[in-house]
Amino acid sequence: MPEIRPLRIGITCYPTYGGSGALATELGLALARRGHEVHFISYASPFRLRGFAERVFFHEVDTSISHYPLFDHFPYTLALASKQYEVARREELDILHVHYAIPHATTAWMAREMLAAERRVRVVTTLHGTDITLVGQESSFYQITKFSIERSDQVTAVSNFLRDETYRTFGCVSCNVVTIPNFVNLEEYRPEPAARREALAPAGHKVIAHISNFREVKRVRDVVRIFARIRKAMGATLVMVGDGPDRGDAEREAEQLGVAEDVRFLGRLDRVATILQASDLFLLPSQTESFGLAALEAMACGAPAVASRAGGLPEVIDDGISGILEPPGSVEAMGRRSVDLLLDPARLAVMREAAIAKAGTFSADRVVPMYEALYAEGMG
Ligand code: GMT
Repeated sequence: MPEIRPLRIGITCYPTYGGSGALATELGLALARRGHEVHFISYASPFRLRGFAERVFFHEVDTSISHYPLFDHFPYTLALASKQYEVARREELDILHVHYAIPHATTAWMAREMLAAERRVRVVTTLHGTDITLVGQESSFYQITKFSIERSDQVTAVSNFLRDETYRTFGCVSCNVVTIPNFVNLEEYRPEPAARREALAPAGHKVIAHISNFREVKRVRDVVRIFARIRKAMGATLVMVGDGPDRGDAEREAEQLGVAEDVRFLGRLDRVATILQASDLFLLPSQTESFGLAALEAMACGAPAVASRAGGLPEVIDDGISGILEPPGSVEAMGRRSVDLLLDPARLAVMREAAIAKAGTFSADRVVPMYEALYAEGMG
């Protein structure tokens, strides 16, 4: 393995709630703990970046001119490229590591070109999901996404599924897409025997959790439908964390199915470990997931996931061992298997241990060095 010297790394991600921003921030924090200097560049401080951390800096993209009358749509992409260039130049960055291709791989390419006459900054792009499987395939984005991936110095995907999808969709003959799986910080996401379940649910209730950005792809109405089957069989509370376009649909579904009293919509939360530690099961019946970081964090806390057999989820969950997988939309099967599991404490305990063990294979300690090795390989 090439020797790893402390690097100066710029990280760009979406700062709002979502797996790609969560992963990018956890990566930056882990890299800083390992001696690298990390500069986050985005329009807001990433939601998991709270408080001071040694060797970590945040650079805000200036959007103050966004109300200029000529701008029906503020050209954020240009402001971001400009900031990436400025930070790379002033802080002498070795690497711009961007998460989610659109538009970050493009702006990083622009910044690299702007700096080219003076010095070289390497662009590493991590593909996360819908940048490849959905948005990147829209005709308005297809060519620029393909171009930007091909121009990146190194490209990673968070699962083998996503790597293969990238080749299938974009060709990208000249690039070598390397799988580096998502990881979980086991110091924060760990089982907690003294978890405060009573704060979430009445005594004797099973606690079922779901965390997402409530977009169509998450199938949040299915979450409620699966829960309704569980609720019919036993006392249970569904804890819904997050917000997004389909939250209203999920709330209506809960009313219609007569379970609204046992469904708690908590909205967006910065820290979710305490909820996962108090949960018996995690539901993620998405249409697709390139990885399913939320399921991994749940597993690390001891809550097995009932999820879709789709995308990269089978790389994270072994059906019947560390969780349950059924095809997307199989509400009946997901509900039935959840009930069977919850009614069998011995089997639930075995699956819980298997989920914790599987999550351990995606620990930050194992995965972050893969990024360091990639950086070192690129630096030559
Ligand atoms: O690609 C997206 O839909 C957004 C992205 C996010 O920022 O939440 O989610 C994707 O990236 C996560 C982190 O790598 C993965 O865990 C999610 O599975 C993935 N979402 C989808 O593929 C739908």
